[in-house]
Amino acid sequence: MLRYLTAGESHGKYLSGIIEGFPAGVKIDPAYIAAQLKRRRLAPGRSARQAVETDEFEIISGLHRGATTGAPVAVLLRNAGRALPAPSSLPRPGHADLPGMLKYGTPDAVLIRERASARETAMRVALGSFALRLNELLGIDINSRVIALGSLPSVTAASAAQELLKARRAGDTLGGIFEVSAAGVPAGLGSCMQWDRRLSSRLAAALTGINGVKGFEIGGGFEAPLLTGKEAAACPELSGGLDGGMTNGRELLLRCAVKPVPGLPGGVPATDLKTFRQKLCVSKTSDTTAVFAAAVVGEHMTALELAGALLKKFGGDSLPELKLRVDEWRKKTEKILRRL
Ligand code: EPS
Repeated sequence: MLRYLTAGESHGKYLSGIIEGFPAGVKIDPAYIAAQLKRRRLAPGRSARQAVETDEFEIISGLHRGATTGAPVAVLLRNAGRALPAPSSLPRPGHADLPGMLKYGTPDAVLIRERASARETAMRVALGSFALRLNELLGIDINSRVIALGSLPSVTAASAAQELLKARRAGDTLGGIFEVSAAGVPAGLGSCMQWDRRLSSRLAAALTGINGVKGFEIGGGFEAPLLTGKEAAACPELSGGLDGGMTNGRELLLRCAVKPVPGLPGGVPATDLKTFRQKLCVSKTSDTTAVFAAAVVGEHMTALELAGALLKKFGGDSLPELKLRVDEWRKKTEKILRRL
């Protein structure tokens, strides 16, 4: 079983993470992990905080001479922007602050937002890099792209830059939709035998667990219901690569809707829990949009879930062992799938 956990606050000294159950013999260059972190950190729409962060990290166990050993992999990632904000009794609307303060019985919103901040997704990417690399070595190609941003009907680098500039100048923020695809996924990952063993359930949890994600779709999820059964039958790609909670040999296609960042530089009205007076809650550190960074996180969360599903189906304590079994399975299943 593949497990992973993160710890750390947005302005603590470090983020830390452990991935356990990861096979031995996976060659991974720290430069590969650094490149993944950079993709997330420097995604379009980020706040000034990202100019401060360097995402300097150290792998403190589980790696020997550039390859995993089968031992738990532990990673430390330094926070450069480390001035803990002053305590605040003003929960920011649309954030974790209010429910977190009620739940954990604290009058200080900072204690909640420090952990709820999307800063933590940097560690998910660091751990996810191991899974992404494993998928790559097994011939599974995971990618992402942003397909909607604010009111843009289609997104190019140039149109996104312009839309973001417009929003920033207006003191506003934007939401969007990202898509994650995975090609080369063997058929039969996940299971139809129990709801929580469905890979669709696992992926939904992993992707809606990304900060700001409010909608999730598999393949033609929200489009297929508008078709008739006959029309849908003519479009097998609407499955998004999953049927009955199992991969069906087609490309995996997942989409997530990310809400506009709720913190606004011009402020939003909020209620102070000490005085119950209304105040303007001004956000200086918010991103203009989180959707581009979330797309990178989405790839890594997908990679972690696929790695877990591969290890569950095929087992194996080292990459060569796992690869032998996956190759054998592909030979067997692809012979059938090709004839359909
Ligand atoms: C975030 C708010 C800002 C962002 C942060 C996400 O951080 P904070 O208010 O904790 O300084 O800069 O993103 C990152 C630091 C990051 O590395 O992604 C939020 O509220 O989610």
